[in-house]
Amino acid sequence: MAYVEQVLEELKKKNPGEPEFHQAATEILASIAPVFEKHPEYEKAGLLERFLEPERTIMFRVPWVDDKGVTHVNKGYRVEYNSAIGPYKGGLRFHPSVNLSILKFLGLEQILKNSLTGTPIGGGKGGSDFDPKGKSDNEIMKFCQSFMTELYRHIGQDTDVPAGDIGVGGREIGFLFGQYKRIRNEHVGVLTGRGLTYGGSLARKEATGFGLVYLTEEMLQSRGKTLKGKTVVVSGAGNVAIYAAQKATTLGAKVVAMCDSNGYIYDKNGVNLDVIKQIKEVERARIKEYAARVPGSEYHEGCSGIWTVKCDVALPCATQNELNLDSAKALVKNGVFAVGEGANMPTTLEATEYFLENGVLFAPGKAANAGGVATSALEMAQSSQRLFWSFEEVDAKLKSIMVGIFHNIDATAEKYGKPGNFVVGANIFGFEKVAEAMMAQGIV
Ligand code: NDP
Ligand code: 2IT
Repeated sequence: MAYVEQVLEELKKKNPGEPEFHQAATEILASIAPVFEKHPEYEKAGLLERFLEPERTIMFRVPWVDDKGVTHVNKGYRVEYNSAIGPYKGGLRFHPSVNLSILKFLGLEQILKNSLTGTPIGGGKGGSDFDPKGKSDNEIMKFCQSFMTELYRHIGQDTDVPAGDIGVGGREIGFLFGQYKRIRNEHVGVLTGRGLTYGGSLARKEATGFGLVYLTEEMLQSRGKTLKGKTVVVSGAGNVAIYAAQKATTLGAKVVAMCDSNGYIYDKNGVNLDVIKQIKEVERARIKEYAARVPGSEYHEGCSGIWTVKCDVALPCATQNELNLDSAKALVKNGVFAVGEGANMPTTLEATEYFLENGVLFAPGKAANAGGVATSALEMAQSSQRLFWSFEEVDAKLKSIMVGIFHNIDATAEKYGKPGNFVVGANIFGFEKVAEAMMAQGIV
């Protein structure tokens, strides 16, 4: 059996019951075999086995007391996956579904994503099975303080720099940072996505969504198309979805549908983002509210129905495996010609295959949503310099990074005989740099 296939078999055996981790590894390994044909020395150095095994996995207890005085215990994690090209970097996710399989898939993707940004950051991911929904600000603070009371000893501005992900936004980063600073007595760039009054970067909040649209627009333009005048569906209604919808609208597209985990809204006139922001960012309420507030819009229960809405471009920005084969078939039947993944691994392997077979331009998450972490790296740079750049400066750097990523993955796909297959392009381009750095640093 070929080296890559053999390692994948072993990974599945050694990590049973971790379907998301297997899925991410399968997708990546299916692409990178040509790198090992070019570099037979990698096999002898056990490069792939080392790449797939996290350098360190930290698991801990997170006890906290709710407003009624009841004690709860959650699981806390940090997977410090790969530090070959820089300190571990990646978000924290607070969601009841969080487990090691999900964090390992996210961490593995993060290594390649961070490499694609061209900035010096390694890969990591962490979080908790804590559910922020329905909790008071005080309960969120208590939980974040308890989480950081263990996490602080494992992270540092040159060691491991977490940020947000699902369920972790500006509010949570603030509480986490406050506790880190209190324990360590250091005001440093140990977390990114910080508030603008205490070391955060302008445009970090918008970065993942804006970056997704910059890359998608570049992909379209490379094939003689543009977002202008197109109909777009954006799933999710969180940080990534809101700013993707905003930038797509600015570029002249019409976003007609968005969702949360309960259902989706359809607004044929184009989604009013001020209303979405009020509901989601200010009130932390359900998207259903939108239909009650905006005449002419509709609400439908269940989120997968969003993929039956006719559109030219689909931007899945909610969560993993939210877009399956049936949804891909519905989209293609309705004439979709491009998909840009704002979320991590939102498209199942079968659905991705279907898009590629049907000539849909497909930008994989590790490239398309890299703008968030790239801007986190820009935040780290500003923290180190103790300087702040203007919104325009950060946004221009973000755009240039996203445009650069697109051309790198496009050229790599072409070079390896898979023109237009940006999944292959992203996996190989991201992996080559990490592989070279790991080889240079010996067997560690
Ligand atoms: P948020 O918590 O801000 O928003 C998540 C959105 O997705 C919410 O609308 C949420 O709905 C929905 N969602 C979450 N879980 C599910 C589910 N199981 N089924 C249906 N809908 C769900 O998170 P982000 O916007 O930050 O993250 C979205 C995606 O983007 C994730 O895959 C994340 O890993 C990825 N990402 C995030 C980056 C960032 O900088 N924040 C950077 C790169 C990628 P509800 O409120 O009902 O739960
Ligand atoms: O998936 C991701 O890239 C993120 N959640 C952002 C990570 C970061 O460190 O900014």
